Amino acid sequence: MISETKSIWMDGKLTPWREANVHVLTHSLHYGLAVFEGIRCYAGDNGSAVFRLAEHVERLFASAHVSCIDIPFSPKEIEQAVCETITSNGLRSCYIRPLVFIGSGEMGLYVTSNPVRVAIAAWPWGTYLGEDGLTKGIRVKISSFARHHVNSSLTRAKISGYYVNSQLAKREVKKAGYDEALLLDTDGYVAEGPGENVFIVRRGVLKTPPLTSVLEGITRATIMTLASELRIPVEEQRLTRDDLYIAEEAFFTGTAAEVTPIREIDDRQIGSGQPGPVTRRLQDTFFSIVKGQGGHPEWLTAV
Ligand code: PPE
Repeated sequence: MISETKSIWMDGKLTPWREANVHVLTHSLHYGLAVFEGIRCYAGDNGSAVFRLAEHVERLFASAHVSCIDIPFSPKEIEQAVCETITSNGLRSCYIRPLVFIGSGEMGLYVTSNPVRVAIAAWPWGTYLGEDGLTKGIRVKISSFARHHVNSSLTRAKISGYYVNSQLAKREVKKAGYDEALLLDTDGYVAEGPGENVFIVRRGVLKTPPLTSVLEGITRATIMTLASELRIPVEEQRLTRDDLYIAEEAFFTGTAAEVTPIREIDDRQIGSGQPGPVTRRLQDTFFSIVKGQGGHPEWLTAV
């Protein structure tokens, strides 16, 4: 259970947590068309700051745009609302979940007059794949479910309905005793985790699948920038499942997952079976930046 906070920003105003409810005929609840974001705010030495807020809000609007949803607020208003939600709840570090959904009114797939609604919640959320996962690495299994084909989804969008696919993959591997799933694309190449992008290190080169069938992760972009700055060569390329098996290192990235080392895939040990030096270096750099102890102040919005 997540811990309850005081209020949730809903359609322009802060609403008490328990009153932030919707009608059961809410369109998005039935058909899955809603767009959302996951953002983190970190407590640092100089107070709290939201990591890459503008980029997350930009992606929220891009998701809405490609889905033909008009958000009745401006990006600046949403950025301010995110900050207001954090401060009004007295949170220092938290996860923030903006959700744009289609309200009730008409039913059926094609609706034109239902209101577009926006909610922003924030709550304290610790490590996504366990504290141990972050330090020791996790055990991953490739799911039998393929990630959506590019022509049956909009890959730049973070649409709620897509997460049925993610949940099927995740439930399958959790039931089999693994920590997290990995999905291949419909051509059989490595795509991503249910809620994470994936990276490997092979012969010192950092590799990640191209954006053809994965979400354009903001942590992914962050890690690629940091790797370049650390003079670690980076390549976007299609990877086969056995590219993963013979990798020296592997890790997941995501707002929730942060930088989580992978120590095993499909029962094959990855490298030494411990988080490798490149993963550790990138992980350390990432955590010092989000806590305001590294560079890139432009990625932090103080609250
Ligand atoms: N791929 C998918 C499918 C995905 O959902 C996420 C984020 C990423 C990659 C990484 O993107 P980014 O956060 O911009 O680096 N997944 C969000 C939801 C997780 C959840 O369980 O809910 C997240 O990490 O917030």
